[in-house]
Amino acid sequence: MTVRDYSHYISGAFEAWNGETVERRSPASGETVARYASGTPADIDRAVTAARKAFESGDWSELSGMERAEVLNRLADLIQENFERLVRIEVEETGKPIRFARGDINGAVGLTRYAASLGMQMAGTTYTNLGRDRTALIMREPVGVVGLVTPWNFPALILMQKVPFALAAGCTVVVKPSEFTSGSTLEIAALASKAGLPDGVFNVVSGKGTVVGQRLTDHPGVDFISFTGSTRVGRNVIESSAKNIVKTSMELGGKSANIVFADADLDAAVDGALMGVFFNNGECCVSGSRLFVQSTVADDFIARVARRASELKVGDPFDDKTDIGAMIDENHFGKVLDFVKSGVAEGAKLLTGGEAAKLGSGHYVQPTVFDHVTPSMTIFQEEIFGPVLSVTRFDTLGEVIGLANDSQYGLSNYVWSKNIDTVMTVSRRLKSGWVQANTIIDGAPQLPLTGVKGSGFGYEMGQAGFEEFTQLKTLFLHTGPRQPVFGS
Ligand code: TXE
Repeated sequence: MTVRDYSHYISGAFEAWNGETVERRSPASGETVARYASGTPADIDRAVTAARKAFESGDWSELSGMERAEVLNRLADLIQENFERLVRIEVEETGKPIRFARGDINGAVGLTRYAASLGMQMAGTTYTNLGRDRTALIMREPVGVVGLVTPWNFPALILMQKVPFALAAGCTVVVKPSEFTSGSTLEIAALASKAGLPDGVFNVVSGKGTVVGQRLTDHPGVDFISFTGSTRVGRNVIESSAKNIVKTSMELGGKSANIVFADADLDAAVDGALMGVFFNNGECCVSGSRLFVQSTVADDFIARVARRASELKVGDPFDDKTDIGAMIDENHFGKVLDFVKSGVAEGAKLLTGGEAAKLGSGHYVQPTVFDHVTPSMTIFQEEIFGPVLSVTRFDTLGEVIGLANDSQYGLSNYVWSKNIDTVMTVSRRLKSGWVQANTIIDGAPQLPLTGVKGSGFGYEMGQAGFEEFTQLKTLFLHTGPRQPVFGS
């Protein structure tokens, strides 16, 4: 296997690097697949300076929306042309099944094209009702230099939930990708230059979160920080932003409820339950990891979910038939298994799985289903970020709303019922930024994602996600002769 060596991407080029590196081993095979530069605070400083210079030059920020859209659409074309390579990088570095990696890269293309179109519609408002000779223009401008910190579970997809939206608005960016999965981010930055993006507009500095991530989020030269990752680090980033009075957007963890009423299409809901927790190895912020099933159908429904889970194919992520690949690294793998142990110790009923899947040297976890989980248990409350489903039975709508909202998180929730009244009532009463009915982990570039409570704030994607990268400036304009205000 060829090992990919990367350095930082700053001012439109890969820099020479002979410092320390972060070695990435495939979590599936244990082989070294990539080495990234392990950056220092000085590397971030250089990248922020490059981004500031590029922003102030106006070479990007003052182009027309149409010109910016042309570059972004060329970038989308180049991502498509490099589809197989990017998919392979995602599979090697994350351990996720290849069919999901294909979905990620296709998603990245769609997000880029959608964001390109938004740049052409970047508009403000005009007030002409302020009295004779008075007009106000509320102008929408790019927010400036943006710091982006991204996680390892969807390296290219989450990157492109942010970057093309920032670029379409005229911002320049410095990205700090996860130290586990920096490859696709560095490759996409280089493709952006090839697409015609001016130097210094899209910079990437790789390395450790506590070193380069911390410097980026502390940096006084950054105008806005958009972060996706754990609630713990998110809190730290918010504290840093207070020092510099900088706007932030936080996409943090989740512990979503997936609620199945007895009147649902139960075949579809069984599929939905599996998709909800096993998609992307369960390493997904919008996983439906808490399944609630109405008691009258619970025994049969839960037995079907457990049987189907036990039949899923765990193993080589490059195999098209694989359902669940390898956990991101040994540490996380251990954490997932510790959560499983806590479920057993705290009295949940293990229906299937519960152990490591013994497949070579990879970090594989068997698909695991627990029944009779209660709100006091750790597996009910904590984001496990692995293929572990907790199941709880309920009788009434009121009861399940209380159970679903009993969470520090509020990112997404799901409901299955054929009764529109039930769907509407539940959707309105669930405390989350996102609710889906009779489908699960669905999405489109035009739909904003946001969280409430411990899941964060701010928007990703959609018009609202685009507007995060803009700010309003009010121009109050007086025309014609002006009457004196003081004296005569
Ligand atoms: O996240 P971290 P980790 C959750 C999930 C997972 C847990 C830990 O529950 O098990 O978080 O994952 C950078 N200043 N999610 O440890 O550490 C880091 O380098 C600035 C949910 O990977 O939050 C990486 O680029 N940046 C989630 C990014 O922050 C810092 C996705 C996220 O890493 C930093 C991932 C610091 N001090 C994990 N320390 C979601 N919402 O989808 C680290 N980083």
